[in-house]
Amino acid sequence: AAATVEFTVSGMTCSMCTQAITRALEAVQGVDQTTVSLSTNQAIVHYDRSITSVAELKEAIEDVGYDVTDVV
Ligand code: 9UX
Repeated sequence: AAATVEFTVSGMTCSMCTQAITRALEAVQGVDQTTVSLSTNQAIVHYDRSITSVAELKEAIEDVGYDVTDVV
């Protein structure tokens, strides 16, 4: 089932940070589309909740070195 989650990410300071997070999220099985914004510190992820989960997506962001401070 299609779902969307919005993370607030701290520690992004340049456009390569957003690219690293985008790549990490898109490598997760079940992720359809992501929008990572440096100016708003948001990562919006469209995913299939029968394949992956918010916890797994959060972990993918943390694994590349950024902190998730909020989940909407
Ligand atoms: Mo450049 Mo963004 O080191 O972390 S990729 S600031």
